[in-house]
Amino acid sequence: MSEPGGPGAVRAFLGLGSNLGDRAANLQRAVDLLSARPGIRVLRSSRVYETDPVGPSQPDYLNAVLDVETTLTPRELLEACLAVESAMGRVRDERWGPRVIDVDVLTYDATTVDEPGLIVPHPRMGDRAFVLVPLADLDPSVPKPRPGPAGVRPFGPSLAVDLEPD
Ligand code: GSY
Repeated sequence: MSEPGGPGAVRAFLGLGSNLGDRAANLQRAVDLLSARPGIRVLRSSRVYETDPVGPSQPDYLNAVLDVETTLTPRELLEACLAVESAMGRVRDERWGPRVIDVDVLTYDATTVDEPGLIVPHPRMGDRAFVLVPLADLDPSVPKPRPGPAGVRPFGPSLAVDLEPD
């Protein structure tokens, strides 16, 4: 497999969310596990935001967006995200229910994908302030939402990114 940074590497944005347990530690662990996977290099993190839950009544989320470089295909990148969720104990039972971690493929370069189980860009990202606000930290082409959009509050600085993981 070619290495991130080399030819064939593309940029992708991943969305992270957690609303169970130590939410900030969960987001950071997801960054560390993604960084440790072959074919993924986490370059930057947005700041962390606390967000009102979209969907059924449940605890507030922490959300962030990551800018990654990858040599994986979109499907392989999705599988890597699902593997990180599983490693962190996520059980996919209730579709809109609370979760230790959620890792979504938001974009994959300028590529569009529409396959069973994988739609890129993420079909709901344009409606979700909990995605757009952190994404605007990283992508200047995303209009900066007006200050303090409903339900999205600054929580903490960017997640730590180790550009030289072991
Ligand atoms: O779609 C990801 C999981 N999720 C979230 C989330 O990450 N943040 C907020 N604020 N609400 C959510 N509802 C669901 S489901």
